[in-house]
Amino acid sequence: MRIDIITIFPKMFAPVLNESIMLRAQDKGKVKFHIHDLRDYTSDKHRKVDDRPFGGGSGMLMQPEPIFKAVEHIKSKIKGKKSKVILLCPQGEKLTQKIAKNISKEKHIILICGHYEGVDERVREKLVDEEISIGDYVLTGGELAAMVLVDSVVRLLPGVLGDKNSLNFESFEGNLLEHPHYTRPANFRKMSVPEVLLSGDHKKIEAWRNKEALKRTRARRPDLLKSNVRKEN
Ligand code: 9D3
Repeated sequence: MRIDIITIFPKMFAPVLNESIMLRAQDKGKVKFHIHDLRDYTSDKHRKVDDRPFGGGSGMLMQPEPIFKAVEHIKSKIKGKKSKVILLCPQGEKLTQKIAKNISKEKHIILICGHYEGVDERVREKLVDEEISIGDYVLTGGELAAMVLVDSVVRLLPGVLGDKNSLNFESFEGNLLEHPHYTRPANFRKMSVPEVLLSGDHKKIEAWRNKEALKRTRARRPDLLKSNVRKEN
């Protein structure tokens, strides 16, 4: 998968994308990132990417020209492949595992990181295929949201994760929160591990885990148990 990211803060990305699983995914050739500084696609000497809204009002908007130029430049480099253009913005559809899974099937995505009060509407109309938000809270821009989306998508690409914490496992677990986990030592500062987990009785252990998962889900995320709003993944 090829991922192009258009941003006014290109330096934000390397520290996140060049660690851990994202680094391994690149080293294995499963994903290639191309980070583009939006200001490189401006034509004026001030490298201006924003301007005031027609009709008045506070705040600035991202102008269409640099964004169109950046997307057109990227598309000209990858003739043949279909590209999905995604705008990260507060008005987008809220990111879910199902959306991450669908995006992971694409060959090429272009992410536009929103900023200021938003983007000129013509970017949405002509350039953007999907708008995504990562949740109902206010960020200062689309960059962190783009990184969250990338992380959720890249780990789903075939061969990125080992078999150990494999993905099949997730798909039939996804409707409950996880049960409590314990590791060594069995006694830590006078806190002991539930006896059943040390019993070696795998039937009993599974029953305990199911019961605890249900208990925790009921307490913290009762919405996940309502069958009419089953979270698809
Ligand atoms: C005052 C109106 N705000 C809209 C809710 C303006 C506004 C706030 C924050 C406009 C842009 C932003 C910057 N945020 C993003 O670009 C963004 C975002 C977010 O703030 N929350 C969750 N997901 C995302 S994806 C992009």
